[in-house]
Amino acid sequence: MTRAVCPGSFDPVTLGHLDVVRRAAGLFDEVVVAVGVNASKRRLFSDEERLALLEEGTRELANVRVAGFTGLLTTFCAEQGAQAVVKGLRGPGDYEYELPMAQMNAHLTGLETVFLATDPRWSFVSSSLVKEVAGLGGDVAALVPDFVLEPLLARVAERAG
Ligand code: COD
Repeated sequence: MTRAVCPGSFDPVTLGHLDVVRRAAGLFDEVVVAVGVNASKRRLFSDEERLALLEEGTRELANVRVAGFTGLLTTFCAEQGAQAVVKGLRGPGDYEYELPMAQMNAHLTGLETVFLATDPRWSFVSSSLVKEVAGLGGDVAALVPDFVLEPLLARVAERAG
């Protein structure tokens, strides 16, 4: 049985994230989407909201489940019995950010990291840019799942008001 973890903040989940999760689900027997929860960190969506949106986005993937995690990713992966972490790579910036984390995780417990090259449709998509553009009135409808769009627009409007 192969099991992988797809970790992230997912604030909010985008079509780029879901593409990586779907492709990981095709490579591993089981995938756990690990939503970083941290009560002290200011996010647009709460821990519960981000978990619920991920549940919705992965509903049709039978071998995927969603869980919150705190603390070290290596500890969470050991608890889950996962052999690998799957991350998306959008470009050199992601590579520079992700490589030392992958090497640190390998150093800590031998945890492997599998990098999936982003689908070019989503290579410019990040949660931060989506939030910024939505907050300034730009159209992000093609970049997030339908069930994210409405709460996203409502939340950025609340924050602006
Ligand atoms: N296309 C493809 N992949 C994408 C896209 C896209 N459009 N957008 C995002 N991704 C990928 C990212 O590259 C990343 O791999 C993943 O999706 C999650 O992205 P985010 O932005 O939601 O999440 P991050 O980067 O904020 O999450 C960071 C973690 C929570 C995973 C990280 O901080 C962590 O592991 N924390 C635990 C503490 C720990 O163990 N620290 C020591 C690390 S060595």
